[in-house]
Amino acid sequence: MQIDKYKIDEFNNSVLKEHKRRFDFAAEGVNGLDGILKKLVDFQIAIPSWALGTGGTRFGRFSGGGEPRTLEEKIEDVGLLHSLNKSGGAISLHIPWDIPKDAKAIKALAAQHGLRFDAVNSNTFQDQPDQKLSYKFGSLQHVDKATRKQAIDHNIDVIKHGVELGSDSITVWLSDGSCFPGQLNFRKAYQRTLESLQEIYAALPENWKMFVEYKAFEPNFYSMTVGDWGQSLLYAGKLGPKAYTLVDLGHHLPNANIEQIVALLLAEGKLGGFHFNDSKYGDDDLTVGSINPYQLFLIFNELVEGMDARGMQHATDLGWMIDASHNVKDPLEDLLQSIEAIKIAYAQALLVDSKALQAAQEASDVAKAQEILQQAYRTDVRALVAEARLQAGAALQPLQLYRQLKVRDNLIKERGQKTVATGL
Ligand SMILES: [Mn+2]
Repeated sequence: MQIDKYKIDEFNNSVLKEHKRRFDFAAEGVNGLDGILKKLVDFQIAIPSWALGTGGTRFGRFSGGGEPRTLEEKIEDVGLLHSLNKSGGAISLHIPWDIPKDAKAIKALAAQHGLRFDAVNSNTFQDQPDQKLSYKFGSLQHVDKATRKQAIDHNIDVIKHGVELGSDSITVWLSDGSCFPGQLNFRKAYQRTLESLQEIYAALPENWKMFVEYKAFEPNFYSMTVGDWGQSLLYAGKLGPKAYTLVDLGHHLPNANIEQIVALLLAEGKLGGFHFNDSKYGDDDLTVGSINPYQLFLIFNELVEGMDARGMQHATDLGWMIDASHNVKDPLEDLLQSIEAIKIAYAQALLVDSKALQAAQEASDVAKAQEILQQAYRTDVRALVAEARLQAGAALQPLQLYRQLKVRDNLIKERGQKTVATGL
């Protein structure tokens, strides 16, 4: 299914008057309005190929129907999403769940939908049916050299697939670690992982980046070999200038000050990218902005401040991706909500009076500094985000239009009720 542009225009015309009223109100008094709108238009968030099907837990999975059955259908879904909001202009592939049979044709199909390929993702956290050696006790850290070699070769293979698609980065997330005290020699596990990563790093093409993603726990529950930003930064620092730390919001212990982590990684020139989601307890799969939108804003405030301080391009100099799982929602609706939440937090961060904030900080005026941040956070920027969409040729209200056009019903008609997307 594809959404014709005239349907988007028709919808926009039907809600335009109300939008104009809201936008005029929101835009009043905003300094540098055109620049902010341009930044919002340019800011694209990659959609992972595993986020288009219903997620599950180890207890069960409840499919919503019409899930993409092939890589082509996954690209079609991201294309649908992108036509609605013009903000999801990239797809991030997971290998081996989404190995393109014909890379050239897949690349052409993506281009038809206005999509490029974001970071490719390797998988050594589960065993594949045809796999010789098991990752039950880790991959890049494994005590057995042949198992490590198999995992290294897989990552190098992922890079090759990425090169064919025009991707320019690989995200390595390892589930390596241990479940019980005594299981692992931490020092040896670290050293083996580092040496394995070095071999993968050596296979990176010139213009490529490697993102080392960390996670505090799960599936290993006693230790993770890349468990926090300190460990990731250690690896990235030793690997070299093409290696960066990747921050996934849900991969921290509860109450971690993620905004401070982001600020320091940026200052060190070692922040590579971002995975968006939200969590209430220790999870990493809830819709970004659904639990703690203030934290998301504070993170974006550090991102904007830090990137501006280093003269970086917001839209292109870091990798931006959603990484969540949708157990009870229509995945496409959830992704539309996710992108909206990200854009709102970004817009609010762009509204922060940074000069006044710095002056308040330098004067140790604590109350004033808090007021300045909260002034931006409490501004209703939804009409600004909608205006950016309108200017980009997208729908003023993507989710409403998605429902009005009965997209999911159409996908179920096309693909069937009982389809299952590869992946989660
Ligand atoms: Mn992630």
